[in-house]
Amino acid sequence: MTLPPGQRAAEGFPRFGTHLHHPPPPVPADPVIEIGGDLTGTVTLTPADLAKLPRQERGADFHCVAGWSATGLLWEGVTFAAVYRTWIEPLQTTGAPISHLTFQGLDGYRSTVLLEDALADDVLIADRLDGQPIDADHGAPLRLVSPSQYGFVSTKHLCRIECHTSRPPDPDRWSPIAGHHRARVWKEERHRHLPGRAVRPVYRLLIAPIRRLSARGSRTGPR
Ligand SMILES: Nc1nc2c(c(=O)[nH]1)N[C@H]1C(S)=C(S)[C@@H](COP(=O)(O)O)O[C@H]1N2
Ligand SMILES: [Mo]
Repeated sequence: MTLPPGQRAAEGFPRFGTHLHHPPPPVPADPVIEIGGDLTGTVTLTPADLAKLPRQERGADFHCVAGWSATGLLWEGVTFAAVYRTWIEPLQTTGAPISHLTFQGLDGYRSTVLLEDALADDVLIADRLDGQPIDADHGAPLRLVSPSQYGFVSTKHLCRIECHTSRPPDPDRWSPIAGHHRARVWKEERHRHLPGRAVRPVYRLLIAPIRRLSARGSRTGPR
């Protein structure tokens, strides 16, 4: 097994994120995804709407920017690209095209992604993980999954998608660990301004609570 540069395999799939001091948000009785922003209208998607799209499975590893990877996960859901083509593209204005999307979770978490990256074939709005409905720890009821990008892109508890015709202001502009705008794991795009390799030791401090990182990932290169 080869992991991307600077990653180490975690045992299992830990719950992680900026929200760890809170329990996961309760799952709404009738979950929806609201879509809005620089469009000619808004849409509210229900699970029944998503069920009209072809169901997809994607096997993938999951890579947190802090350096742990969960390996061999199986996600099920619909591609974000299918959602985009079915419900968002028809609402494009005649002005500037959509360039960025902000995904928001029920806990208030947000991630902003280039449209081009969100349309990749491995990007799902997932409702199942390893043959079970996604549990609260991993983003119930629905989560974005973009396995080729660091985990911070993969917003859990997805409830809103905001469409933009230019990059919206970064809420984490002044954060010392501001995430890279593209966050492609094989290019080690960890930090917005610093080389990925340089920030490895700093990010690793964040994963001290995650024990039992195996050394398997170190095979891909020196640490
Ligand atoms: N809603 C929400 N989504 C989130 C986060 C979060 O705090 N809230 N953390 C992100 C980060 S940094 C990572 S690594 C992954 C962790 O996913 P997991 O808890 O399923 O391992 O979720 C991402 N998506
Ligand atoms: Mo992360």
